[in-house]
Amino acid sequence: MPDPNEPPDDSKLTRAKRQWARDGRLLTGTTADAQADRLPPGQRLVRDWPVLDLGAQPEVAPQRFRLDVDGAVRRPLSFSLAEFMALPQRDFRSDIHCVTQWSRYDNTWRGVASGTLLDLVEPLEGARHVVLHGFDGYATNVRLDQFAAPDVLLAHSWEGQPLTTEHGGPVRVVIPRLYFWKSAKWIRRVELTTTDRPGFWERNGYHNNADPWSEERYG
Ligand SMILES: Nc1nc2c(c(=O)[nH]1)N[C@H]1C(S)=C(S)[C@@H](COP(=O)(O)O)O[C@H]1N2
Ligand SMILES: [Mo]
Repeated sequence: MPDPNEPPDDSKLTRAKRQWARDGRLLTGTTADAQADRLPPGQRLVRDWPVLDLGAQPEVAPQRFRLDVDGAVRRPLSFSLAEFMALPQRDFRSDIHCVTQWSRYDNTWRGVASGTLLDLVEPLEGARHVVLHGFDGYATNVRLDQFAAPDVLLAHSWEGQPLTTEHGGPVRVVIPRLYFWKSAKWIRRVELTTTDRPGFWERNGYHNNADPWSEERYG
């Protein structure tokens, strides 16, 4: 028995739908396109994980590690590595997009969400920006709302293993929606500020905002 709710097979609508399916019209916006849209303009995919930094990789022994979260906050805090590891932990998978045109998909991180730290320090009304400081003297700036995004992590592990020194261990920042220079390695201090203070690369020719989807590479 044909389903009375379905148009008969030879109806005009059915024939039209078959033709659309053959033309691929119904595929618009489906998985294939989503995959293509995953690589930002001007990027190429790599399988390895390149190392990029200013050249001096600080060896941060666990007992030397310290993370300060301070500046325009009500309750500035300072964490030892043990205190940091005792905070609620999150797992995230995200893509890396580096301004030097490599992207790497599906990196699995474990660490503390930026939101967890922000809830603890209580940003002041006027807090709008964040400067991320590394143990190597590196600094980079992001807007507070970008830092507070739900996929931003202070990560201590990658693919289930502690972050290596070259990739920023013991703890690095991961901000998946911006070029990777905003993801400070060997994080030492998260400083909330009321005004924007450009970091190292931002003062040396890189874009202040770093959105890979609009190719904000150079300022
Ligand atoms: N502390 C610190 N963080 C840093 C850098 C740095 O020199 N020092 N380089 C940035 C740049 S330019 C990039 S592309 C990424 C590289 O991270 P990776 O070496 O883990 O790939 O780290 C970013 N974070
Ligand atoms: Mo970079």
